[in-house]
Amino acid sequence: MSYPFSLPELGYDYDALEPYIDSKTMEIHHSKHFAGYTNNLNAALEGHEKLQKFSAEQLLWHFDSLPTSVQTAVRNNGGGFVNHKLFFRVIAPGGPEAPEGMLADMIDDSFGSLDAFKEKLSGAAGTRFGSGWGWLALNSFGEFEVFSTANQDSPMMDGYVPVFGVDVWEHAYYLKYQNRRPDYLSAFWNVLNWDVVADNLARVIGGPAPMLKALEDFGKEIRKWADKL
Ligand code: MN3
Repeated sequence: MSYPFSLPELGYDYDALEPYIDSKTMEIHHSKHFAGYTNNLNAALEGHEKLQKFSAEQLLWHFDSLPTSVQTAVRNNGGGFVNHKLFFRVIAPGGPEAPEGMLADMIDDSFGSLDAFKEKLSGAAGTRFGSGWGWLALNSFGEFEVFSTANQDSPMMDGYVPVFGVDVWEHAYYLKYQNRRPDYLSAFWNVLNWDVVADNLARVIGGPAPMLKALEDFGKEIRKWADKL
């Protein structure tokens, strides 16, 4: 998907995640906040024809090579677009109660147990000061790492591939949970669709070589013309 970016459809009803995430929060989060990042990303890329052929993910991967005039907008709105695209896919009805197969094995190997993993991610997301995200991501060695980022900063800006993220901006939970972020984080595990998470992991693990090659080429190309600006 490239410019102009359009708001991805939710794929399920706003009330599908009740009672864990309420319908009103889902509606505002998707149709106002996510739509806002999408529109603002398009506005930021208006007139930048050379940037328009790339995906939002590619722009974030090569954030440091972007013209400085668009960096803040891509960081906030490109990050917002990509983060929410992932978020609204992984929170979805269905899926098993716990991860299975390779995903389960990697979580056990990396964190000791599923409970230890959940505690670590909830801790990272829960202690992020202000607005941000908690992440399960793959580093460049293909290992799992858990961490948080501020605002809409994407793990891709630092070379990580996010497997899933939990949004801890107040707009994600305040209507139902007010200041009780830990309660929202507990509820989050009930709406995380482990099948979608496993699918994300399989896509990354299944295609690192072509993906990394494409990214490398992109980096060379974007640096070539970015230097001339
Ligand atoms: Mn959000």
